[in-house]
Amino acid sequence: MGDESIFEERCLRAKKMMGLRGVDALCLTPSPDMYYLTGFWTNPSERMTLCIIPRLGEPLIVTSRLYESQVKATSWIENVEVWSERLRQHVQLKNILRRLRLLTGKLAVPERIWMVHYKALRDSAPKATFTSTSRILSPMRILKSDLEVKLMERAAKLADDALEKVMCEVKEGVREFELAARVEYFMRMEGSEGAPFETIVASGPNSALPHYGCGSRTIFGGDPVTLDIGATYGRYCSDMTRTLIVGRVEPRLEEVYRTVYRAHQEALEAIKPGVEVEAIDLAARRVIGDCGYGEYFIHRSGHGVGLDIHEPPYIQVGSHVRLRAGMVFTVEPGIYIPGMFGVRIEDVVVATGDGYRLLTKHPRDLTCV
Ligand SMILES: [Mn+2]
Repeated sequence: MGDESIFEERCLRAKKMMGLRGVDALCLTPSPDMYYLTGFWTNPSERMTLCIIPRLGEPLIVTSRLYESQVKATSWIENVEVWSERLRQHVQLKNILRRLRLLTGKLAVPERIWMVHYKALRDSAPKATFTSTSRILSPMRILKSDLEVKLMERAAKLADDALEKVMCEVKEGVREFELAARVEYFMRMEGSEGAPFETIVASGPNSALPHYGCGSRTIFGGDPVTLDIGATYGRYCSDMTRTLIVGRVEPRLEEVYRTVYRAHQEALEAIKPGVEVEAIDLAARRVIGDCGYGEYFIHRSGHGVGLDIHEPPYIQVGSHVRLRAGMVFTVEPGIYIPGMFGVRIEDVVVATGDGYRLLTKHPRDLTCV
């Protein structure tokens, strides 16, 4: 994102929230949470990188020599330490926590922290209490700034354009993994930082498995082919699904497609400021249920997207989060008939002051290729 002040400003807001929640420090290992507050991105590894953001006092990043320059170049945090070669890591960690007066504090760690890192923290501060960062950072991360929405729009366009390019390659005789490779190639060539999840190319009966992945099946005439693809740009994810039909469409498949299409449309129309997000799920579920396919709609209608591919708000029954402008999430109803076929249509939308705006824009009509 370039401008370091964005991360620093978020940190100040997080500190206010920590005060309200009685949290003494955030202890972040590599994760979207760490990036969100520091600007430094890396994947978790056995070499511990730890960012401590005390409610009072200066933040600190401890890492291995390997990352030192990168941390200094990308993060606004000036206090960067390198694990000593002489001291055992847990001794050093304990010293740091003692110095920051956090040995008996309430420490918040990311929900998806590696067990070895969590254990290292717990063992160094046996009297500290631990909680999740989510109560502090979720309310912040759930509302995207204009800049974040712009990045997500770029990520969405990478997926849109890749799907457009790959359509002419979806045909009889091609294998699923070949299409997955092509889609990923197209996205990377235009600047995607990588796929945020395993690209799905599910043909024929495989399309009845919502999270199938892709395999070596060869595509036949009449097959539905579900492509669920995503790019990342500026660390933000996109997520889009289309089910294409190869050749002629069977009547039952066509009926299911039209049902999913209508469910998707109804769900979109339910997106209004102030509604509970479960209303979106219920709108999609009503259409599919009324057509007799309720038992084949086996997942929620969507999920928030941002630095994580799945994050709040979760678009499901029982979710009483109220929609606000700046929330970004997927709308993705589907029908899956085991052993036969499945259809899913998925777009990413941003909630606005009077409804929604689509970030993914690829046409949704029944498409025979
Ligand atoms: Mn999705």
